Amino acid sequence: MANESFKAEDRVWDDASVATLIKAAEDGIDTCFSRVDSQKNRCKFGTDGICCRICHMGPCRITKKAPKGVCGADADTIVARNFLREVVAGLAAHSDHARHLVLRFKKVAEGNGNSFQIKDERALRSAARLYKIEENGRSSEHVALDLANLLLNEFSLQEESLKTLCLAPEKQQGIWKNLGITPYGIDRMVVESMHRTNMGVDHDYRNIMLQVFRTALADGWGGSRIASIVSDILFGTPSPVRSRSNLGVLGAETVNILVHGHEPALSEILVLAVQDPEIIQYAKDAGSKGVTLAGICCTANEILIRHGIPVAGNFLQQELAIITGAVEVMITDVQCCMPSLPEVASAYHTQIISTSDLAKTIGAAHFNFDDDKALDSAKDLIKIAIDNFKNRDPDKVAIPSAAKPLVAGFSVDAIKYMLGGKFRASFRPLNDAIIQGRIKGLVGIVGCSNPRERMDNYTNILTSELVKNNVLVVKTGCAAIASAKEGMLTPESALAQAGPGLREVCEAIGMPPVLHMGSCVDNSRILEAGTEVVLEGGLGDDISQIPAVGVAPEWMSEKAITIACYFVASGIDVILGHPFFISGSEKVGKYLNEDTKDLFGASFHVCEDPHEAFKRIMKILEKSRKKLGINKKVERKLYDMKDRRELDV
Ligand code: BF8
Ligand code: SF4
Repeated sequence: MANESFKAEDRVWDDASVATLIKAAEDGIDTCFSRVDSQKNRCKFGTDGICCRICHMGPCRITKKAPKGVCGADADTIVARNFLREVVAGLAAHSDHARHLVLRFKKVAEGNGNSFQIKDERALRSAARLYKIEENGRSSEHVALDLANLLLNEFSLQEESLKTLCLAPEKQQGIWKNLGITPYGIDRMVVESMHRTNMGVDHDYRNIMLQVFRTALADGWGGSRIASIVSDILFGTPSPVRSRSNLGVLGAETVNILVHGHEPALSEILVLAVQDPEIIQYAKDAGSKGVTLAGICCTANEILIRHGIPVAGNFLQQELAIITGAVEVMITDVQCCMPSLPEVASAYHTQIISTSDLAKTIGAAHFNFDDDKALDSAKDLIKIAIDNFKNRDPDKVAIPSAAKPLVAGFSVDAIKYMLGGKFRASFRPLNDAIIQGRIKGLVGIVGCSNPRERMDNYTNILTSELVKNNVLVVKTGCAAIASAKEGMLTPESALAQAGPGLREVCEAIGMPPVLHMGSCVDNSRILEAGTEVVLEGGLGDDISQIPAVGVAPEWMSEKAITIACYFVASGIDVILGHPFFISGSEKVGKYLNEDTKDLFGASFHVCEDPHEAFKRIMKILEKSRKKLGINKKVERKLYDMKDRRELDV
């Protein structure tokens, strides 16, 4: 329960969340913001990463007096092993998500997709070409089946490198090969990393750390990339779409359904089902004005970027959404769904319904989604929400008014079209703008929100500083939702804040200076964009030479650790808003913050203050620009993006 000194505005950035957090205290509801206070004293062995419970001779904790565990493992071994296990968990989460998509894709290719089908033939054909699958004169089903089998094989390859790695710049692939960290099949990487961190196996922290990056690469250039590719084929490649964000998207007079989690398949069907006339009538008969479908976290991002379905909030707003008292049903799938949800919901009329057999929570109802009758099943689920509308207690309802407009859906294809037009889609204008210095560089801001920090604070301050200073920002996950709520995803308001060079380029193209690229698996799209920049030419021959930085400002998930590691292994420096649990080993710290620079051309930097992070980023970008010889003063030239002509003024 909130204590006396609890101030909502110190915990969250936006007014809608402040108001709802105050309501939580009034309603006597515990949230992550109050629970974090009771978890205030963090175990130093935990944060240092020097508690080992890998075998039952332990747990062992490293201290000055006891510098070794029972088996003789020192701090370096223990820290590195614990860290690798976190990275494995991140890989597993993203890749199991990908596996479910590929299995569904295979069913579709075999003609057993039921309500699912190949929605984007172009995406299928271009993926087939990337993987060198013969497609000329072949039906899309045949091509799809070959592709599905190839992608399924990516999980089980034993002694062959992941095929998806070939989507990286050649030089990058060479770096990984020379270091011996080219990953084999995804499942093998998970098993091998768990084996190597078992008691009495891999003890040399340097060897373990190399496996850290190998494991992470199997995510960024494996599982996550596969998830994005297959989602685009099955559900459509995102292109810019308008929508709204924050708790104010909930309807006062409509039945509110929130989807929450990460896997988009069920939500895609829900998007169809809520538009069904039978459902609309059913909702009206129940005394409502219709159904509002909105989302939380990355399931929200998935249906936002493809259908413009509004986003009710990011990770830390999942409980707040229920506390508005206006949510009939929250449908959860996998990842980032707090186990507290049923307890919070029990104070209101909200029903929490889990839909994945992988993810059940005590107190939540479970719905067995019938794949064979997906649309009917989705309608049944929506009817549960509509039936629950009558139980909404008007005295408990307070929906904040904030619902900021936004534009999202910047897949790499969409960016290419925006830059070059339909007939010569290309990254050339972007590369040129970077070379000329109108755009100083690219920064990917990704990851979560974390109740140990004020929600969205770091993300919003940093984003605004970067945009003001002519840096093009790309976003995914909860960081993207933070910008949406701040109005930074609308071309109009964001452009007003942009520096002159960036504004000039964005105005010429009609693009906002902050691009929402999707969910967390879509961080692979940032790698894809980096590859496009390299292939376009003029900014080096591997990703590490591009003036680009990744930032995980408010991260909390193991998935974020894996993402950060594959960014660094792909040559992108990463700024962390707070450190990993590794401070118990100086050597592991040095490995991550310094040695990686020699290995990959990029390393980690911890900056707990967003202004500090901004300065560090600009320094990194300047350094890259200098190396490329493009750090000269910008000549005042107007750049006509449509004609790709430079006009001297
Ligand atoms: O996968 S950013 S809190 S929702 S882990 Fe989770 Fe973090 Fe949000 Fe999407 Ni990503
Ligand atoms: Fe202790 Fe070694 Fe067992 Fe870890 S593996 S718990 S350090 S004995």
